[in-house]
Amino acid sequence: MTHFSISEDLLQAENAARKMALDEDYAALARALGRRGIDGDALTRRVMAFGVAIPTWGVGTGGTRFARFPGPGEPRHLFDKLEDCATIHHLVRATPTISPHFPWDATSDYVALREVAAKHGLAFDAVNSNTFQDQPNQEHSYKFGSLSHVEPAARAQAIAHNIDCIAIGRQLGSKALTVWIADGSNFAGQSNMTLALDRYLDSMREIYAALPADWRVFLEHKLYEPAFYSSVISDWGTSFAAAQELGPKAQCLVDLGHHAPNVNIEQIVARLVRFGKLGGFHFNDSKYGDDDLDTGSVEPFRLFLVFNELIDARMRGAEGFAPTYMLDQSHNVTDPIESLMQSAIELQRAHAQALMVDRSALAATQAANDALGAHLELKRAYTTDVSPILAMARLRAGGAIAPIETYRASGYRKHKAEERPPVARTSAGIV
Ligand code: LRH
Ligand code: MN
Repeated sequence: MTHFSISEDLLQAENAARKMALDEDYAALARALGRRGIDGDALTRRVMAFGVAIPTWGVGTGGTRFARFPGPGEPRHLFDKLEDCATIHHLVRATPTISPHFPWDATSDYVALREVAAKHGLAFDAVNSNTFQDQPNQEHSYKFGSLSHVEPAARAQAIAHNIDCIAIGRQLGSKALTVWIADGSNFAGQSNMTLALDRYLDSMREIYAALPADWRVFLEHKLYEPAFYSSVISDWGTSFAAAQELGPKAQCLVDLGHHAPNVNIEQIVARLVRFGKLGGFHFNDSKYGDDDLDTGSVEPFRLFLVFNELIDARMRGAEGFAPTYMLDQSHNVTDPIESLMQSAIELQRAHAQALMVDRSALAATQAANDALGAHLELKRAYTTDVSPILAMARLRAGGAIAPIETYRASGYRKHKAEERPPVARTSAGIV
C-alpha cells in the first residue's frame, strides 16, 4: 500500500494563490520595521534557523484520566508517527527533530529507525524514559515510586531502564536523556521526603555515570500529579540543587505546565540561565494544572516573556547557554498535526517578537527606573504582528505560506484514515 504524502504540486499551488498578498504584507512590515532600525530579512533568516522538537506521543490523539476519543487515521506505531512528523515539518519547516519516549516508541531496530527518520528529513532530540507506568511482566511495580522507591530492587529496575534509554538514544543520534518521575506521596507521613530525595539522587548518580561524554541529562520538575501531596522533584529549586549535586552534564528542563498557577516562569528561566543549568523546555500552555494545551493558546504574553529572557541570555552570551526546545502537549479535541503545526508557529512568533526588543532602549529605561517605559519596550515588540515574516520564513524554507489551510486542502487525514485501520483502543490516559 502506498503511503499518501502532500505533493509539492499541491504545496506550490496553495502558495501561488497566497504569494502576492504575502509579498505586500511582508514589504509593508519590512518598511515599518526599517523605521525602527530592524532589518526584516535578517529577522526572517533568524526565524528560519529556529527549530523545535515534536514529541512522538503528541502526534496521536491524547486523553485524560476520564477518556480518550481517538480521531480518524490515528498513527498505529512509530513509523506512522514519523510520517505525521514529516508532514508537520514539510509544511512549517520548524520541526526538524523528534523526541521519543520509551518504551512507548520501542522497536526492534533503532539504526533502521534512524535511517527512516533521516529519509523523512528528521533527527532525534532528547529521549524520554518512563518509570511512571508498569509494563507487562514488569518485576517491580512503580506504584510507590521508581528512582526514589524504598526498595533497592525497584530503584535498580528504574536505573536500568534509564540506562537502556541512553543506549537506544546513542543508536538514534540523540544527545540527551530527559528524566521525569511521578514519584511522590498522597498523604502527609506516607513518605520521608528527605530520604526519598536522597534515594533519587543515589539513583541519578548511577544514571549520570552511564552518560556518554557529550550527553546531557535533563531533570524535569513537576509540582503535582499523579502525586497529590508531595512530588520528589516538585520545583525548579529542587531540580536545580539536584543538577548541581550531580554534575555539569545534569541540567533542568522546564515544562511550562508543571508550576502552580501564576508562578513567574520567565524568572525561573532567567535564574536557570544565570546558573548555567537551563537544559531545555517542554512547551505547552495551561490555565489551571498540567493541562498540556497548545503552546500560546492561553498565555501568549507569558511565552513571549520566556523568549525575552532567552534572547537576552543569548545576546549577552550567557555561559553554557544551549537550551533544547521541545513541545509536550496532549491534543484531546483537535487534529494533533494541526495543533503541533500551530504550536511551532506560536514558538516562532514569540522568538521573533523577542528578537525585536530594543535591548539598549530597554536597558536605558531600566537604569532610569522608567517602569512604564521599560514595559512599553516589551509591549512594542509583543504587539508587532510578525505573521508575514513567519510565513515568508516558511516559504523561503520550502514550506507552506498557510500550513493549516494547505494541510486541510490536501485531505491528508482522510487519506490516513483509509490507510490506517482504526486502532481498537479507547482506554483513558494521555496516549
Ligand atoms: C509529565 C510529562 C513528562 C512526560 C510526560 C508525557 O507530565 O510532562 O515530560 O514524560 O508528560
Ligand atoms: Mn513534559
